[in-house]
Amino acid sequence: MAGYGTPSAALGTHDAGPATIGIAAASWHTEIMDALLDGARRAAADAGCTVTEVRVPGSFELPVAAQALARTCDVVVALGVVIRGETPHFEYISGATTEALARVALDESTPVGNGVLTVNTREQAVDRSGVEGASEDAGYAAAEAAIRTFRAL
Ligand code: DLZ
Repeated sequence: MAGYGTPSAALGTHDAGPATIGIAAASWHTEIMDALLDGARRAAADAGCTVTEVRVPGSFELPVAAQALARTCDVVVALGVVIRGETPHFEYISGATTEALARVALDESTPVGNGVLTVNTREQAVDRSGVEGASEDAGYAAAEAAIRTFRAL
């Protein structure tokens, strides 16, 4: 479902895959978050990873949680939902969160999957959340991306 295809090459030190995954999850938009969490947990189970979960208030708090998880886990995935129509300062929250998650990955040399939905409407968020009938399973895809990146490095 994620659609990343088959990686063509790996640097080769992590062929066995990650043993541990940290899931950082925001709390806004609970039902959509539950679906994203379900997807990330399924990806972790498919990869045989032990899971540590941290719940934070909002997406803006995800990077510091991701950083803490990156210090104890092989890979991290951050999950959140930011909806433009329901979020004043949408650009600030989504931009700051995305940039900080990228910084955590580089600073900690740890793959961080970006499962933060930044969408215009609630319907778009649901359609990416992995619920039955959705066109995307963003929680699964973000966790899978981090796991695949770990294997590639
Ligand atoms: C304040 C806020 C707003 C308006 N909207 C969202 C949202 O749609 N999704 C989300 O994850 N968090 C939101 N937040 C909370 C911020 O991420 C953050 O928790 C607060 O600004 C406190 O730092």
